[in-house]
Amino acid sequence: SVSAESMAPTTGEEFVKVVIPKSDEQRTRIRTSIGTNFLFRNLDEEQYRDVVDAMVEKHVTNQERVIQQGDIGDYFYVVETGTFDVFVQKDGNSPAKVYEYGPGGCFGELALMYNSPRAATVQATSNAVLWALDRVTFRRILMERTARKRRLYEEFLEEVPLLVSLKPYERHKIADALESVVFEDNEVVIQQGDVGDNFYIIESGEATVTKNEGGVMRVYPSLNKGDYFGELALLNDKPRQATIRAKGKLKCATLGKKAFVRLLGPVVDIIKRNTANYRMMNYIE
Ligand code: 1OR
Repeated sequence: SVSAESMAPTTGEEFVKVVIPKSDEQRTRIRTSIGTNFLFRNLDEEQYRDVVDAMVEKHVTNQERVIQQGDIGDYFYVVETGTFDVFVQKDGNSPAKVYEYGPGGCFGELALMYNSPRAATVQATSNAVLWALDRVTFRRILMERTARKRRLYEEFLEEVPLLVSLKPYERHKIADALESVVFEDNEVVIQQGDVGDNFYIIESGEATVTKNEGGVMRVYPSLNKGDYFGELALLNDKPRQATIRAKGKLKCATLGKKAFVRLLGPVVDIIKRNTANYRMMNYIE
């Protein structure tokens, strides 16, 4: 059963909160499922509660289609368990697989955000459990922040040389996951020898690169807007190979290790090729 509580927000627009009753056990499972998802980060308590209240548990069997390309959008989905393939069909061609999702993944936001037909078909490749969020709640709570972040980073990401080969949708997902951090003059961003957790792309400012090579401090060319660093430790699980410092005010967009692996998968070959250049410069062993 669905109970509804009428709300009159300050805009005067009337809407109804969707409340689907849930057990504590279900709430715990939702918390785990959305815990790693960027779209839900930084929700305040009330927004978080409203999202959890509105979610509907959906059990899907292997091969079932959850979303059909071309349909009207109704729900946004978060994967609790199971796996899904994404297919896109373009003018008369047979559907091509473009992506896959596992636990913690989410999909179905595009049609809700842009009032467009479903851009792809999403089909289960195992039995699965999903949490579905209705269009109105998605738009009221999650859309604005998602749209804001995509607006904030997209123009910048289009100009990052590393990412030019990505599809626009892949850059959307990176934008969702990025957070900006600012460093003051001379502040250390990465300390040689430390364990690495983050990857950085410079949004503005300059960063210096120094490396202690057996007691001798060597200075490497500085990094500037659009350059990236911090990838080595994430690629090879070794300690940080150099120290990176802000020269003047430095603003970076960062990605945690998990997101780096998941979202930059398509450009890992480029990153590895670039690290071969470091090797030529003796920047790494
Ligand atoms: P939707 O509401 O359009 C289908 O319903 C969902 O599939 C879509 O939202 C996305 O959440 C998800 N292009 C479009 N939609 C995609 C894609 C995609 N991958 C996942 N979805 N790709 C571009 C293909 C040319 C794949 C990018 C890697």
